[in-house]
Amino acid sequence: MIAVKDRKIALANIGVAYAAFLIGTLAGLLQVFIRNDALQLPAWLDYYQILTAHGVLLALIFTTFFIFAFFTTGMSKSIGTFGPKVRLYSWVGFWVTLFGTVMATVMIVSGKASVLYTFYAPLKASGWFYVGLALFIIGTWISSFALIGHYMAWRRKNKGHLSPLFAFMTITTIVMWLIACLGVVATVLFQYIPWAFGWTDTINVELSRSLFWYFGHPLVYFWLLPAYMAWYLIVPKLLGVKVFSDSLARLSFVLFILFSIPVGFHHQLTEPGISNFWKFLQVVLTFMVIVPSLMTAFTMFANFEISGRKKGAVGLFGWFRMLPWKDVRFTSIFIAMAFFIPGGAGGIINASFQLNEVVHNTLWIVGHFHITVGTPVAMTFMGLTFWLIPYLTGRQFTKSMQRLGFVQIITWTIGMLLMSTSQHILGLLGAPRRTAYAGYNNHPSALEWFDGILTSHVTMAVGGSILFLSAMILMYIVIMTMFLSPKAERPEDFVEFPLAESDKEHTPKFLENWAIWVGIAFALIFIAYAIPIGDMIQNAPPGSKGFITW
Ligand code: HAS
Repeated sequence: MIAVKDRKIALANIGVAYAAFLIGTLAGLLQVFIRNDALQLPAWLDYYQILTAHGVLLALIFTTFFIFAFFTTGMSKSIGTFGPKVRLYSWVGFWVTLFGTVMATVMIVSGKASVLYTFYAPLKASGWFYVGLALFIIGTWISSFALIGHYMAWRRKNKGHLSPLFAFMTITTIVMWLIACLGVVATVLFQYIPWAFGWTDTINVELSRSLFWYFGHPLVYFWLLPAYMAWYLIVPKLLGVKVFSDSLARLSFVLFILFSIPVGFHHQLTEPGISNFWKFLQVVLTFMVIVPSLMTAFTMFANFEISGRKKGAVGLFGWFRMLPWKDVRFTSIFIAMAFFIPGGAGGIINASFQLNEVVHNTLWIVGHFHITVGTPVAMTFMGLTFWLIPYLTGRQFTKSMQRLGFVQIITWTIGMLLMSTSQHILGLLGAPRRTAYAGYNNHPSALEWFDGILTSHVTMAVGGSILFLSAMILMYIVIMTMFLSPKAERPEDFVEFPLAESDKEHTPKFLENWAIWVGIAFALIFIAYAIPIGDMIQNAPPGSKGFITW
């Protein structure tokens, strides 16, 4: 059990994460009803306000606070109790991040920032929304440097030794996050804030979007890598095996530092201001960033087979039956992984130049990210929640909570299959994303989007409603395990932090030489971005004034 003072930091982060999750999922439910004309909003509330709240609270706030709760717990468990300074800066980082979160959320709720979570210019929010975002990022940097300080202290005490795999993966994710944030901090500080407060009249839209997507794609790996940490380190423990390969695990994470950032143009393939050469170069690099995910898939199947064989599995797929299906901590993460097969495949389709012309800005993209961040990441976090909160609170994860956990993951699976499948198909039929309506004055093409089973907004609404039900079940489990479940008294009632052993004896030490990886990462970023960004600045168009369309 980690120190009480460290547990308090983790619990504070989880508390904020699930408060954001509650509001964000409610916004999601409202959205599917509004798009089906099944709900009229009061005059003071509009669809884009709700959509902005949904995206910011779930994609940015829920994920970030949960990730720092997981990092805090795992770092305290794997490399020792936090020292006073690490603890102080972890709390400072938490409060600054929370202050920025509240500031941005107040701007959204008060109708001054209906700019969606990507806050594309020339839509212009209140300057305080951008200040809130900047504080949010700065807060995560403070928390990140606290964890880096904790890691460096361990390395000083253990010279010449590779760090435990959890710590290595945490620091890798943080290094990627720190480099990625440079883009969004640059555009928010030097473009959005002066523009929103009227200190400059116009904004260079192409530059602001390019700096956002410099950050935006690695943002998805900031979400994904903590889920991968659970796949690499916790799933083998639940299977009763060791980490399949310590070297492969570390290499796959290093590849994310190298290739997750110089790929942002694949979100801008239809934009006129970027030449095809630079788009093509970043698409090639995008296909490089797929490699560590395929390595991860290979590792997962290897773990399953090894654990199955250990239990006497025979035949090509005998291992499948032997998996610990009755353990909700495992089954939730397995389903999360399974969703990432179509989710990742969809990413490959998105990144294909020609196919992107078909899917860009359609509901297909919405379907894609609900089976990437909305399930592989979110459902892995749910699978972690089932034991992480009881572990931190010293409460039991009772049989009734375990049964409820299965109801929750099954409803999430059904809801997501319905909602995401219909979103993918509707996207292929041409249904746009980010619109408050779907009927388009009963245009014949749009009416197609309401008939059929999986080609219907109604299916999307049914799926979204089931997801909301599932989210409420999860909130009940969170509240019970946070405050109300019985305290663990007997040794068998205590919930453990399942961390698999990783054999690092043969792992090359250069894998932990950060100077190499950070150096190559910046070289790739320079190659991919220096000229196009320089061109956007040097040959800047007149710039755009702000538009407040709500
Ligand atoms: Fe994406 C748009 C390309 C991964 C999230 N993506 C988005 C947006 C979000 C998002 C939020 O190229 C919308 C942004 C917006 O609002 O405009 N994405 C990719 C690619 C990958 C990818 C190439 N995306 C993610 C992940 C996300 C995420 C991860 C969140 C966590 N994405 C794009 C592109 C766009 C895009 C374009 C812009 C589209 C547009 O035009 O706007 C890759 O990383 C995917 C690699 C992964 C795989 C799958 C490996 C499979 C694994 C699991 C194996 C299963 C096992 C379990 C072992 C190739 C690791 C056993 C299972 C059994 C059933 C036995």
